Amino acid sequence: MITVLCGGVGAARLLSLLEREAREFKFTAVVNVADDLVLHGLTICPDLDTVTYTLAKINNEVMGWGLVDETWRVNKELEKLGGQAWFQLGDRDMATHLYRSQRLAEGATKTEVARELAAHHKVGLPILPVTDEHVATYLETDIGELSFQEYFVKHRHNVPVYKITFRGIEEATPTNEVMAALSTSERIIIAPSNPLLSIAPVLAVPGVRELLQTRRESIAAVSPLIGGRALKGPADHLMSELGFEPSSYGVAAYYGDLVGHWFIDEVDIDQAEKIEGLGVSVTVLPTIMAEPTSASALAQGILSWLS
Ligand code: FO1
Repeated sequence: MITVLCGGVGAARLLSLLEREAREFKFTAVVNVADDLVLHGLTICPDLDTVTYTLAKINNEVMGWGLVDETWRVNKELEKLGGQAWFQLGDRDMATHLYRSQRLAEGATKTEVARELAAHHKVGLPILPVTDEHVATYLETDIGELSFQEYFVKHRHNVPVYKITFRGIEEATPTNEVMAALSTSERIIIAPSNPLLSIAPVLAVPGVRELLQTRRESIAAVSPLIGGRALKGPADHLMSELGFEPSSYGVAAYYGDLVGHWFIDEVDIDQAEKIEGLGVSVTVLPTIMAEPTSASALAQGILSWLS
C-alpha cells in the first residue's frame, strides 16, 4: 500500500496516473482540508472533491475544479440577489455540498462523508481527510488578513503574503485511518501540490510530521516547481514572498529531512546535485502530467522507485 499526501489538482492528476499505470499497488489519498470553507451554510471541501471527481473521471478539466457538464443557474440567481457569488458553485457540484453539509449536521464525520461520496462515484481508493476537525488557512497580506478562498479566488492569489496560519491546527488530531495509512504504507509520496498551502497543513496536524520523520527512506516527493514556476497557482511567488527559494531546490530544502527521494523535472537537471547535497537521492525526468509522454515517464520513474 502506498499513501499519497494530497492537495488539489496536481495531486488528483498524480493519483489518477498512478492508479492507471501502477496497477499492482494499492493507493490511499490523505487530503488537505485547510482550504475548506463554510459558505451559504454549506461545508465545501475543495481538495477532497477535486480528488474524488478526478478519480471518478467527472472533473471539469477546463475550470480545474468542479464537475464536468456543469451549469451555473443557481450561482447566477445568487449574483442577482447580491449574494456571495464570487465563489462559484455549479448546479451539479452543489449537490455534493448539500449532501455533505446535511450528513455533517446529522453527526457524520468528513471521513465518513468522503467515503460515501467516493463509493457513490465508484472510486476504488480510500480518500481520507487528514483530520475530521475544522482547520482553516488564513493569510496575512498587503490588504489585510484573508481566508484561503478570499486570497485564492476573490483576489486571484494576486496579493503579496507575509504570513500563513492554519487556525485550529494545534487542537486538531489526524484520524485513526490516516495514522494507520501513514504507519503501515510501504511507501509515501508527497504530491506536486503547493508546499506552503496544501502540504504544510497536512504535515502540521499534530502527530503527522512526527510519524513521517521516522520514515524518511520510504518518502518521496514530486517537485511542484518546474524551472522555478508552478504549472498552476501561486506556489512560486508565495515561496519568494515567504523567504524560500522558488525552485525545486527551494522546495527540497523546505521539506528538509522529511523526504528521502526527489522527482524533479528535467528542466531542473542543474539542481540535482545541489538537492543531493541535502542528503537525498534524486530522479530527473519529465514531470508534466498534462502531456501523455511526460506523464508516462513520470509514472515509470515512480514505479521503479516503488519496486
Ligand atoms: N476556484 C476558482 O478559481 N474560482 C471559483 O469560483 C472556485 C469555486 C470552487 C467551488 C467548489 C470547489 O470545490 C472548488 C472551487 N474552486 C474555485 C477551486 C478552489 O478554490 C481551489 O482550487 C482549491 O481550494 C485549491 O486547491
